[in-house]
Amino acid sequence: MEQLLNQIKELKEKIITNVENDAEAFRIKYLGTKGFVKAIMGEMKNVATENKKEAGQRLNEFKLFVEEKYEQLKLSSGNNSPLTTHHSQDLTLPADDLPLGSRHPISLVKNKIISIFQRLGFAVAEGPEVEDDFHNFTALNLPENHPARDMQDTFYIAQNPDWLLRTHTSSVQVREMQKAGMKNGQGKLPIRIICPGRVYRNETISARAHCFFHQVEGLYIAENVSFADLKQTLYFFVQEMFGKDVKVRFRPSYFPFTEPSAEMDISCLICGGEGCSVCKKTGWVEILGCGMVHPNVLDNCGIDSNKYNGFAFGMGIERIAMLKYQIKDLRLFSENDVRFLKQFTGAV
Ligand code: 2NL
Repeated sequence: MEQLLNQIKELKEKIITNVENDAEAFRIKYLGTKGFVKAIMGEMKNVATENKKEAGQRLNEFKLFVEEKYEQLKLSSGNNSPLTTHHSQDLTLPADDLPLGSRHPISLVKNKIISIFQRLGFAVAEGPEVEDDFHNFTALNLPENHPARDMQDTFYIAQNPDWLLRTHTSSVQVREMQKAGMKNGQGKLPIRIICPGRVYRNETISARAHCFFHQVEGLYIAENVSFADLKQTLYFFVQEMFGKDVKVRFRPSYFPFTEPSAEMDISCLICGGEGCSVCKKTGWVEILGCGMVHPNVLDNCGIDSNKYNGFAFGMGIERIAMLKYQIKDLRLFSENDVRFLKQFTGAV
């Protein structure tokens, strides 16, 4: 009797301090046909008759204890079937927080630009980043020896000298004009599109230049489009983008694909026109280039330049984002440092 009770006591201590978490191994060891519980039961025959009642009770208690331990192990060990575990998890509890990402500032600004122009009736058009010489240059009135075609600025594709990485999204607009201008296709006019996308220039990387950046170009082709239409469209855009207090000015400029051409400045957002480092003490910052589409460009794309005309503009998304958020270094946009990116959570 004494021996049997000691055995039970020892096993109980062993189970309490048990680190084994394999429920099946535990079952075999204690409750199996060759397990400890069976073995102790076998020893009952050696217990004196007057002690049998008490020993039986202790053994039963022990058996219940082992069975309970086995049930606990089954629930926590994970290698049991889902049918036996689904009660162990409260599915109504709220889930753990997941770390939430944030949109890239370029995407935020791009989406904002798109939504502003969509309200004016502009549709979004997209096209290939690997272009041919015609869509990137020739159609846009860039003569064969124009410096913008220079190897220094353009990434050419090694296999084919006619292929290149687009240097502006104007190539998308050329494709759209070709579609609308196809024989008997003039019914697709007017065109009112904006073309957002990545463009490539072979430049030395610095705080102010990168070998790729993002652009939004706009194109409106109809009958009797005026420079006043262009000015008002862009004025609406900057007011929506930077606030109603912003002032604008247009400076004459030159682009091969527009005539006349202009650059648009806005009053400096940092100093409000007083003069600071961002506006280089002029009170104005340049934000985009624009002009009336050159008649040669329309003709190159199959649109009758005697009947139709229009305006176009192009802006760098990085530049707009830098002005809006006072970002000093262009490289931050492509490094993808989360400490930079997470600052734009909920911006725009
Ligand atoms: C800039 C200047 C500009 C255009 C882009 C354009 C497109 C077609 C025809 C005529 Cl299909 N023009 N685009 C016109 C003027 C300026 O971009 O500084 N962009 C960052």
